[in-house]
Amino acid sequence: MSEERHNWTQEEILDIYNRPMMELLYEAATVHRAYHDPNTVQVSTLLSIKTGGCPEDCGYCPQAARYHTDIEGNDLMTVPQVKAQALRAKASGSSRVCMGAAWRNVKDGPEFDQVLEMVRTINKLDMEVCCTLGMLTENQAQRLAEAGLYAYNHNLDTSEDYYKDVISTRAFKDRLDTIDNVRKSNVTVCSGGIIGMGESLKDRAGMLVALSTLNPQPESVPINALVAVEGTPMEDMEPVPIWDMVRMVATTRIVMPKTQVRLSAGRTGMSREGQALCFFAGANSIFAGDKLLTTPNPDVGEDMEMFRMLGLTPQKAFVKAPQPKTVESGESALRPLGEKPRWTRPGHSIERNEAATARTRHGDPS
Ligand code: SAM
Ligand code: DTB
Ligand code: SF4
Repeated sequence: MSEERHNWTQEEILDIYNRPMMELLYEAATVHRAYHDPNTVQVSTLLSIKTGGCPEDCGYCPQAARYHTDIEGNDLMTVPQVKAQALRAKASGSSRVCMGAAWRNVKDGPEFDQVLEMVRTINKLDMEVCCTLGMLTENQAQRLAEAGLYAYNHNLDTSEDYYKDVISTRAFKDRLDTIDNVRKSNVTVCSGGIIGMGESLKDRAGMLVALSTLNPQPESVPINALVAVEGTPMEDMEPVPIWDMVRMVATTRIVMPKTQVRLSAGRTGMSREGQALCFFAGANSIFAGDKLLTTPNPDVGEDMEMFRMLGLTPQKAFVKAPQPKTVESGESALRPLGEKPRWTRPGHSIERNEAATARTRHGDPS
C-alpha cells in the first residue's frame, strides 16, 4: 500500500478528481478499505461557545460582524453549560466535541482560561475534545495540549490563489503558521475546506495539494459544502452538486489515505443515497446534532436511522491513527498515472479486500 505521500502535484490531483466516476469510486473505496474499517464512522458534535461578532471578513461566514445576517450572537458559554451539552452529545453517540469561537485569534486572559477549563472538563468525560478558535501562538497550542485537547480545527478553506478572493483580513500563510504551531504540540491537526464558493477545479486541487503536502498530513480533513447564508457576500451561490462532493471526498481519501475525512457542512441538502456514496468514497466522519455552529444540520435521529440502514457504527473515542491492513507493502491501491485500470486484471485484489473486511467484522484489526 502506498504510504503517505507529500509531493502530490495539482496536475496529479486534478487527474484523479476528473477520472470516470466508477473508476474514481473504486480507487477511493480500495484505499479506504486498506486503511479503515468501512463500516465505522466517527461522529463529532459542534458547539458554538462564542457566536457572532467576528472582526474578520470571510466571505462565506454568517458570524462576521460586518455582514447583516440574522444569527443571534452571544458571550462565551460557561463551563457548566458546555459540560451539559457535551454529556448530551455523548449520550447520542458522539465521541468528539468540537468547540467553535467566532474569534480572529486567541487572546491570553480570562476567556482563554475559561476555554482551557472547558477542555479539561470534556476530557474527563472520556470524549475527544477539539477546538476551533482562530489563530494560535505556539504557547497557546501548548497550553491547550496540557489541558487535554485532542484536535485543533483550522481550515485552509481553499487554494492559496483563491484565498485572497474569499478573505482579506488575514493571509493563507497565517493559516499555515497556526497549523505549524499546533503541530509543535501533541494536539492532532484537523484542517480542510469548503467547496461551492465559486472556486475552480484547480483551486479544489490546489487546496488538496496544500493539505496533502503537510508533513505529517492532517489527522482529519473536513470537507464542507458552502451553506449560502443570506446577508453574506456568498448568499447567492448555487448549491454544490452531489457529484462534486463525491469527487472531492474520493480525491481527498486517495491523496490522504490515513486521514479521517469528515463530511461536514451542507448535509441538509444531501439525500441519504448521496451521503452513502460519500461514505463509500471514503468519508468516515460526520458532524451530528441539529445545528452546526449557526446553521441547520440533519436531526440526530435521522442520522442514526441512516447509520442503521447502511450498517454503519459510530467510532469509539481515541482510536489511534490507522495503518494499512489489506494490501501488501510496496503495492499501491492507487493506479499510477498512465497504467491500465486494476479491474482489467483478474479480481485477486477484490478477494483480498473482502477477506480483510470479514476479519475486521470479527474484531481482528490486523
Ligand atoms: N473563527 C475560527 C476560524 O475561522 O478558524 C473558527 C470558526 S470558523 C466558523 C470554522 C470553519 O467553519 C471555517 O474555517 C469554515 O471552513 C467553516 N464555515 C464557516 N461558515 C461556513 C459556511 N457558511 N459554509 C460552510 N462552511 C463554513
Ligand atoms: C468545519 O470544517 N466545519 C465546521 C467546523 N469545522 C467548525 C463548521 C461549519 C460551519 C457552517 C456554518 C455555520 O453553521 O455557521
Ligand atoms: Fe470569523 Fe472564523 Fe467566521 Fe472567519 S470563519 S468570520 S474568522 S468566525
